[in-house]
Amino acid sequence: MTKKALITGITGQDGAYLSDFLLKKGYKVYGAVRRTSSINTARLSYMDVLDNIELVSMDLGEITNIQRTIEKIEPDEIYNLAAQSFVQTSYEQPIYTSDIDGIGVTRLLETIRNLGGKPKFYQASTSEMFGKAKESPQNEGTPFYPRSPYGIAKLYSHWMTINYRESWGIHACSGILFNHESPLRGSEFVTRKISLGMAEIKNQKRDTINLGNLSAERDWGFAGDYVEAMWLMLQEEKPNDYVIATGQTHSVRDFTEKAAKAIGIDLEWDVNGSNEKGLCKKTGKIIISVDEAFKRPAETDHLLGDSSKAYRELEWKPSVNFESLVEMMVDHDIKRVEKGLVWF
Ligand code: NAP
Ligand code: F7E
Repeated sequence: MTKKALITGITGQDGAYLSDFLLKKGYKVYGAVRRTSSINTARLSYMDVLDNIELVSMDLGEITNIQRTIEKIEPDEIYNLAAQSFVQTSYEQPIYTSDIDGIGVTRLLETIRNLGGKPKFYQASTSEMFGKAKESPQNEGTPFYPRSPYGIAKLYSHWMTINYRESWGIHACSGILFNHESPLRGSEFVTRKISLGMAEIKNQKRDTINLGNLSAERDWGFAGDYVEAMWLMLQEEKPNDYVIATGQTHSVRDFTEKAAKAIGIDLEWDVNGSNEKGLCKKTGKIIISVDEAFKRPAETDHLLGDSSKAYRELEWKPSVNFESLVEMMVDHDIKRVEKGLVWF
């Protein structure tokens, strides 16, 4: 019989990749969307999956809507990708972020419990829960120390997922995913901000990119690889939690240098004076400048994941390395900027 999957957050980066992955596996895919005043299915169109998905209305703030929708669809698997996912915004909207990223997950779990616990459940947990990490690399046993309202809300929902598994026998898994990027990444996140900015510089549409903390280090992987890990978790006989990462870390400065190289610019860093600058070696032009507005009140300085449990138990491995990821993102943005097709 055809399996039914319900994806919340289907209009986001991971929603688009996961839809494509599950459709190719033969699933009937339902995509939960919240009401917006503008059409926001551009990523689904970009992946050419929109016509094969049934969109249903669901906001994680509205329990009645969640219950009715899940009761009607009777999905075999629920992937909860919906969230206010931008860390910077969570400092300005801590209550909304806590409600959607925290309590919203309990709304879903309660609905599953009331339905007798049938659908399997995937929760999109995050490396932001490690925050000011006590050890490096971080694995499933590393203590949590979140540094943002986003990380704290996600830690609450991470433990709720575990609690509903242990209390009510729900097949609930929590994927502790480290940063994963792609040409479908939102342009407010640093990798895409840089790849799009470099494409605009190449096309003479801008001169400079303003960034915040250049020293922050992240374990960046490719979103297309990471959605496979979500599915693999739900196929395990026993539900569990897994760290998903590449096992390599790079600074924002490293990412910027590689992205500049991809448009033919060698950067050199001017660290004299109050603000660091990234200059074009050949022309001396300022390509990168630092703007305090993009720095965070409390930073997660260093993330590096240890995915050996996922390698061992799920046989999951990433296929795209850091260099290829940067090139892929810059190449896509160059084409989009040239054609004037930047929709997200
Ligand atoms: P994203 O691109 O920001 O997508 C977030 C999705 O959530 C969008 O579809 C958004 O809908 C939806 N959403 C937001 N608020 C909602 C609400 N109140 N009710 C229903 N839907 C709502 O995020 P992503 O990068 O794909 O990440 C997917 C999930 O993984 C998120 O939960 C994120 O926190 C988590 N995560 C991401 C990463 C990463 O590096 N990408 C790493 C670890 C964990 P609209 O289109 O209407 O805004
Ligand atoms: O920041 C630094 C910033 O916003 C990465 C989300 O998907 O991954 C993501 O969260 C780093 C931070 O992602 C700018 O301070 C410097 O240290 O791209 P980001 P994030 O905060 O790591 C985790 C795993 C999630 O779960 C989240 O949902 O880059 N940085 N300059 C900057 N960041 C931004 N956004 N903009 C800058 O100009």
